[in-house]
Amino acid sequence: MRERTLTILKPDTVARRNVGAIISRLEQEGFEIIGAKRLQLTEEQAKAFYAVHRERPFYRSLVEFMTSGPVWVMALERDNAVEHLRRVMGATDSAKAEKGTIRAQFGTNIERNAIHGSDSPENARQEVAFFFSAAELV
Ligand code: 3AN
Repeated sequence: MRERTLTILKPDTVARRNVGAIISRLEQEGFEIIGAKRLQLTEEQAKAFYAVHRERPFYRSLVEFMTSGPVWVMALERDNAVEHLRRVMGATDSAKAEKGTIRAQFGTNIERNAIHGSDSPENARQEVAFFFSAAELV
């Protein structure tokens, strides 16, 4: 079933000029980019986006990293988009990500791991709505 998911190309990806390579990979994987914007997340936005992690020891560092430079947020569409993106991204820790995954190729460690992808269809809906109005998705 055709489905939407949200991806964020994180500050490490922008700083290392890997945006084009990762977009190219996503297109090869059959994702259609139905919305995209380059943003510098505010502290409030990053805190709200990662609110589920607010009790975790890495939360402060994660918010600091995610606000450290521009990111690209994109709404993607494809059959089974949420699960497929998670598979293509690989494990959270880039050092442990399976060969051939985006995080294995472009990530550095568990925090600087190149890319975010929604982890469930319900979160995908919320995360797409967090960044995009309906009119921005075409
Ligand atoms: P994923 O991005 O694979 O869904 P989550 O949702 O568990 O992983 O974590 C959200 C983000 O928090 C990760 N992308 C990563 O940047 C960061 N993170 C997760 N676990 C750790 C950790 N143990 N130490 C530092 N950062 C972490």
